[in-house]
Amino acid sequence: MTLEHFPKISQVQFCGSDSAQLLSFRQYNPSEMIDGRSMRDHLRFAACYWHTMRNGLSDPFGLATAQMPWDDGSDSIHNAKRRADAFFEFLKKCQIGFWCFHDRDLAPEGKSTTESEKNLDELIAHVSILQQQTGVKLLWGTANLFSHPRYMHGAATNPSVESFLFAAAQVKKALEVTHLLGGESYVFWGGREGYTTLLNTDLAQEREHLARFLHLAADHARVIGFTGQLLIEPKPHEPSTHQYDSDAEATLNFLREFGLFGKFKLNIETNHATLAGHSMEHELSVAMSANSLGSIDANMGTPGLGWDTDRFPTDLYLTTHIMLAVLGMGGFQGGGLNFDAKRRRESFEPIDLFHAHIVGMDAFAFGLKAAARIRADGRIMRFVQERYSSWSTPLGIEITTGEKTLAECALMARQISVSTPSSGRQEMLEGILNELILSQR
Ligand code: XUL
Ligand code: CO
Repeated sequence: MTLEHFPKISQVQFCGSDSAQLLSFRQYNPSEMIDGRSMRDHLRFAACYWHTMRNGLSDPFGLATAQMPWDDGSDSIHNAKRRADAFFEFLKKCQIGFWCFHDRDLAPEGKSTTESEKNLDELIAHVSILQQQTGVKLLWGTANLFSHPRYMHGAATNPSVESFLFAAAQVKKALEVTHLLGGESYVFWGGREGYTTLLNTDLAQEREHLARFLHLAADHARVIGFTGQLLIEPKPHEPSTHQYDSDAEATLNFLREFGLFGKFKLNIETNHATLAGHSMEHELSVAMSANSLGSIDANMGTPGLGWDTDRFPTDLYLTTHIMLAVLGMGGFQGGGLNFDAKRRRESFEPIDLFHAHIVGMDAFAFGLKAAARIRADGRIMRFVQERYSSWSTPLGIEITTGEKTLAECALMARQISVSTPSSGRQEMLEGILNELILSQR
């Protein structure tokens, strides 16, 4: 890594909230300790290769606009390596400790599986050196099973067994290189594992094939000694009309139905949650209730625009809720906050990559501090505990442990003369939340 691709930019530093320096962190102070752990270790920021390096910012109506002076637009290995150099320089300068990639955005697709694997090997050797030089680690790897025309009808769920084979080869290799790079997790996003129309689809068969594929992948991960967490990333649709792992509940049901529960956890993405008609808090709570929250794709959608717009996360309520969930589960174990986010098409200069990641990192640093304040204050958690306190009485425990029959419950109901509901106090709780988000104590 010799040539500088961002020559006018030096490493972004924490300068505090009063600083006039725009390329600085106002909230994110990597070594600051919060609840016994540094902000760096709580947040575990990752940047993704596909948006940061490979997204030219085109949209369905217009051409790419992003300026990428390090990229000659060719499919050569040389160009792929220079692009990786630029990425790791960016990560270092932005103080981002992790990265994520798809096999095909790192190395060009070859004319055959063998050639594609050879290309990938060359790039893996290159990024392995870049990882050593910069200290940046791999959060997770994945395989792109959706861009190539051979996957137009799906990968593991393709009506043709041939596509299943291609996908198997790709995932086998992607798991192996993720392991080689010391990846902490491996992600499956089922972009085209769903249907466009039910008129041509055998949904039952497709779900079974997907489950078989995931079993094979989990078995192979074990065989090669990969001990990282396998993750599934739910999304309801886009590009499919319906994706089989459409949200956290559907995915957990799928895992349980096919004997995969416990082998996979979930990678929850904000914009996917909102596309599914849920809040991010909902998806995180569902995943956590099954001890299955593995990692987070940190972005947000555009209200009123029904696309996966993958904006950088700037909403401080959103980041506070996410960090409340992360602190609530005792922190990430092999997961992190991956910015699966892209700049707007109009923010096309290289410096915009820095502005975009900085605002996301500061928003999460703010959310972390706010979440820690909310937990230290304790009023909201105590209210919730108190609300369910009747379930900790001997009677409540007898019911939950199955020692009371429905008839016995009915008999006891006859002895209750007045029911005594208590207020849910939603507005009071929202007031406390606002107070604690705003206070800098
Ligand atoms: C697509 C998406 C993917 C996954 C990785 O919406 O989020 O980029 O994160 O395949
Ligand atoms: Co994602």
